[in-house]
Amino acid sequence: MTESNEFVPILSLNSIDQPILLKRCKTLIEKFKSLYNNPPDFIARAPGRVNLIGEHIDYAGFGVLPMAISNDQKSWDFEGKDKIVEIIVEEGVSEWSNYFKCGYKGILRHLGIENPVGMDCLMDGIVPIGAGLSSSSSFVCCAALATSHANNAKLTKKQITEISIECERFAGMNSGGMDQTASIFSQFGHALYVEFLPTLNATPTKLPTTNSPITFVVANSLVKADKVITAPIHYNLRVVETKLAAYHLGQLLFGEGCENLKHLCDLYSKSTKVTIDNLEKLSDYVDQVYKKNQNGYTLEELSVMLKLSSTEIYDKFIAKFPVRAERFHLYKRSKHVFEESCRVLKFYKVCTSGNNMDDIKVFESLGNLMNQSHQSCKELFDCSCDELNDLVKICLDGGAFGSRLTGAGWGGCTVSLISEDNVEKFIQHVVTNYYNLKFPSLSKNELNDAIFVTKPSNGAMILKDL
Ligand code: NG1
Ligand code: MG
Repeated sequence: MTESNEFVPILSLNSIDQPILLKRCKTLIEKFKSLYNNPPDFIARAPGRVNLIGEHIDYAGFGVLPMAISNDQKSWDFEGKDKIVEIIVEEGVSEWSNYFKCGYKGILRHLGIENPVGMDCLMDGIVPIGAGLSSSSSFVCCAALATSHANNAKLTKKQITEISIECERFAGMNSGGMDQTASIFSQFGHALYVEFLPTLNATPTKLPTTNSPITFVVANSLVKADKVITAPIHYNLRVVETKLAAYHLGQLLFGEGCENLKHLCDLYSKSTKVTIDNLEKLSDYVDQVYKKNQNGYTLEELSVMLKLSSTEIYDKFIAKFPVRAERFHLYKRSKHVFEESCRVLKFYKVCTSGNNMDDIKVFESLGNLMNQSHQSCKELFDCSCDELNDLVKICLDGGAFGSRLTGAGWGGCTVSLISEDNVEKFIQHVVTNYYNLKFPSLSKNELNDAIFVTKPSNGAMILKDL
């Protein structure tokens, strides 16, 4: 359960017993000194995440299950200097500095600070960009955290998370809140079950214990997904499609006048718990309403269905985050959302009760849910690509119990569930059958960055006493 008064930990650098991290911090401190002639006051760090299951349902309001990855990102620092006069976030620009500005601006706006302290900053990031591992959100969170710390604000984890979620949207994606929550709340050794309703709640969740431990391997398809650029035909369009379905299903279920029904999760009343059972019922209802028309609807058709003029539809759903589409796919998107949400609950159930199950049952049930998730991302949500599909197949042939795209998709990484004793063989198999064939010129280092084992890691922190 999320404690409302929990703060991001402030740790002494001396207490860090991870040699690689320590070395990285020391290098950065030296670099900072050479740039600014003074040592930094502190380092803020925030990790990327890998999503185990629950894709494209956070913005519909349903629970997801990511974990922070061991690669952490961004270290940075400040000292009093020139005041920054104006920070303009450029919408639709995926340059990293834009994400810094999002976090910075979000905090100042929230706190109503008109005269922020000056900050000298040095950034350093190691989360691969455009890989679905949340490089953007880790950076926004890190910028928010550093800005809040530099300005002496006492914001809770929940506040930093909520501000980061909101301000990342300045960059032009109408995103959900999974990534920022994972980056701030994750705990070492735990995945994170994140719920958004009735309020943001993050529950650290241990994976079941098995003789050969459950291990996750991330493999980058090396297809870079520039989601901010393609948002009008991919990400933001998906958000609109799920919102259109929410509005329409709301009218059918509760009658007209459902103006407040914005997300598919709003089909639930505040006091109704989301369960496997009622999600399955909604999924059946989606079949009943839309299955006959799986090719989607034109704006004109929607206008009749929703009893709204095209202008009203535009103002309500499209104006804020522009999208481009001929047809809007209400069946495929809403079907995915309810089924995927159901899979998250099932996955979580295995996590919390799996210690009483046979090992093989644990691996197979978690793996199957991941496989179904990928299938649905590919067929219903249309957010996969050929390379990701090939990679998933190769991972399964290499002995993964489950494999799926992770993050928004359209490129980026897969995550595969392996038994620890098979890791080496598995990685070799994927290297031989994917990387060596498609990217034969990769160096050893590039390969190590492309495919790696990741353990559930800590969320964001501030390091002091540098
Ligand atoms: P990535 O792949 O990190 O861009 C995006 C969204 C998430 C979530 C996933 C799909 C942002 C910042 N994050 O993740 O909120 O919707 O896609 O599950 O846009
Ligand atoms: Mg992102």
